[in-house]
Amino acid sequence: MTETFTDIAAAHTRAASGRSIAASTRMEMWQGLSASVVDRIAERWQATHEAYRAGRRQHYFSAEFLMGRALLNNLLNLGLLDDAEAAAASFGVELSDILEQEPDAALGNGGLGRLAACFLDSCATQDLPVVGYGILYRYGLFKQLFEAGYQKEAPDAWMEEGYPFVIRHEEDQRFVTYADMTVRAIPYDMPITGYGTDNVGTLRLWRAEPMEEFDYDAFNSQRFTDAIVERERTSDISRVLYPNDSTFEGKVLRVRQQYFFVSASLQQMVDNHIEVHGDVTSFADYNCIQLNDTHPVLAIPELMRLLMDEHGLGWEDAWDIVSETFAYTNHTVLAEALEQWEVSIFDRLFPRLTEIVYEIDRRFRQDMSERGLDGARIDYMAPVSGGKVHMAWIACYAAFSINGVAALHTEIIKRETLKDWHDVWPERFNNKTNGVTPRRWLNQCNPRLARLLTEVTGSDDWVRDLDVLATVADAADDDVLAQLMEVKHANKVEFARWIKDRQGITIDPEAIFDVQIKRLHEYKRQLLNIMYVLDLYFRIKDDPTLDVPKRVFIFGAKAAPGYVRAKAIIKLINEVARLVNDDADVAGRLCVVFVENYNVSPAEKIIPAADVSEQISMAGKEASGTSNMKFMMNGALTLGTLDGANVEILDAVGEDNAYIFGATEDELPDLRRTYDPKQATEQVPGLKRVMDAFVDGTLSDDGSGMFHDLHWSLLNSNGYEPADVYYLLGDFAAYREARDRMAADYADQKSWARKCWNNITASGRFSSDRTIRDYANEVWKIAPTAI
Ligand code: CGF
Repeated sequence: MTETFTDIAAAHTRAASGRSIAASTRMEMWQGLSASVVDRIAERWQATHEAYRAGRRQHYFSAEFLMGRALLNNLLNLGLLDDAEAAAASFGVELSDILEQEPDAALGNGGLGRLAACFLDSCATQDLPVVGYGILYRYGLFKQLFEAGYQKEAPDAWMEEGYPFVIRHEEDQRFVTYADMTVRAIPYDMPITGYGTDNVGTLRLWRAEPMEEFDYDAFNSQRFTDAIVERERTSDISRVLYPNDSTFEGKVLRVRQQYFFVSASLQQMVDNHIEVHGDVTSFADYNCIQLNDTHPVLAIPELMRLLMDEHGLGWEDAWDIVSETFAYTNHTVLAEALEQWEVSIFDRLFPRLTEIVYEIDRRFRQDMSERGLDGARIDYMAPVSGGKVHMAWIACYAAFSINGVAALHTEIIKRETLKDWHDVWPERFNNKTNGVTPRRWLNQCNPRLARLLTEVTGSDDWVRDLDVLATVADAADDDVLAQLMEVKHANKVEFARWIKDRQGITIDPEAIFDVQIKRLHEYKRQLLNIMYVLDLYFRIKDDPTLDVPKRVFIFGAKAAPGYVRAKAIIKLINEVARLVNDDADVAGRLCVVFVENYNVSPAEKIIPAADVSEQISMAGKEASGTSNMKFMMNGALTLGTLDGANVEILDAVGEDNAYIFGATEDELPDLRRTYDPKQATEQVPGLKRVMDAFVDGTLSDDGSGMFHDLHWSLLNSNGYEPADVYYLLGDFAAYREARDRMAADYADQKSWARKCWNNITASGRFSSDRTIRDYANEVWKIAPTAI
């Protein structure tokens, strides 16, 4: 008799709990179901490894993979949802209760890490021979708690209770050597299933372990702490994810982490290559490495070292291989994100790499002077200058491909951020507009809409090919539009229930759900958003008869623990929430919700329920944005500036289906010349009242002065930055006009529904499948290889 999925799940659950099913916890059931999924795919996973072994392959190097939850995603990909439901029913519980046990694998900060996760999904779905490499952080991105409106951070021990989706491969360990220590790198592989395919991709995450568990001599002589010093020092390397998004932190531990995972991955890749192809000379014919930002750029000197010191190649031959292997993605124009390490840190950790980097620098300078560049320019572009190693410059020199992540962003890096390199090697530059996976961000998170789309298009082909939706762009009759609005309403009801359970807040599903969810950063302008809310609040207070539609303003954002001003903005939003939500005069009309501990799983609840997607960064600052794409796919309308991928969203949907406002990137320099934020405060009606509220006692920062600082920064220059760096007051009037107009338009539900439909059906080009096809064809040169 063949075993059913329920039999397998029951066996794994009992193995996890050591008890009967009836006595097992839901967490143990989650373990059991998850182990059953791995059991189900093991043979195909093995077959995929074998199918990819000898051909050309792509390797995605990233310090972050923001995977989120795995079980439901895998069940849907594998067509096992009904089986899992049956198993749960036989255990006497709801599958949804079991799914809620799963912790998010939050091994990333935000867009960059989530992009890497979407990419793996698209590679697996399209049978592409791609492996992701990163770090198995014991603690993912911190848990955010609100205490009296302030953000507090707590460690996220996400796999403490066991995590069946990573498999330890002791036999594949490598040693990573620093000047002061050698550590073991142990790979843990995570299966990446695709939708509608038998192929199973791999994410390989390395964990640092000591050469010896502990020092027996020290232990025997009762020096217990000494006995484990080395072990702790080693474990530090993969202990915790650095919680900064788009800022560089020059800590020794960080560069140790970076070297750790790139060295282990490269050693393994070179060994595999030699095993299959005999020697290392053809390495670049079979291997391509995408560097996800500058975090893995140490791979460039490290591959040089391996090829020369371990495999006997001369400099030229090694450099030829290196310069045909690496491709580099830039994710930001923010100068503070470009990593540059003190040479002294390199010296201390890996003197051999310092030598190699200096030789790269010497050859670079020679090459540039032969090309006729002047000394100052060469010095600026050089891999080593001013006592620092410039990671982005090394990447630009060595990589055969350099890309930005949205059309506007690529233009800006060509024109400004990386202009000097573009002048020398224009052919290396290309754009790869980001995308998001429709599996997680539509099919999985929004089953109601998924059903409607399957019904209207006649099949579920759209899950693998989102362009299919464009074929029904004109097919929405009144009935379909009515169904669409029912779907949205049901999602809003569900979200309202979720937030009530989670944070005790009651919201009205009839209101407009207006959402901004992303990392807290000044350039993203959450402050502008909350200033609008304050202004609207005062307008209603002044005139209670004012005809404004009901609104729920939803925020979700974590601030880097050391980013003081971002934390002040969190406190301010929470204070405005208190003011507005506690005021009987606006009750039922306005409500502010700050979703605590925003992460991938909350995003899956929020996005399907959103009516409005706030994408309001100062133009030129947001490289791409990816939540804008998720909202669009789920039928929320974009309210945004012409920044990042918003530009392409507008292009896809047309002006009638998005609300665009504010100064553009090319207008800003001119506007800035005459810009006076104090004057704007006086002249824009209502703005002064909002600004005053920061400092007149309307909102309390408990005497910390943090709201005064926000107020001050909007009106005064600090000497090196202008007042109101992100042009909030300059864009305020335009933002208010667009947002008011949008809210008024919501009243016409039929026309609103049509706009939503137009957004959904035009979202095909923002599928990460399209992005990955572009990388695969234009950069990686790899082909689908089905097992
Ligand atoms: O990468 C970002 C995000 N903050 O992680 N950058 N970094 N570094 C950009 O700011 C986003 O605009 C972009 O969408 C994302 C992925 O490319």
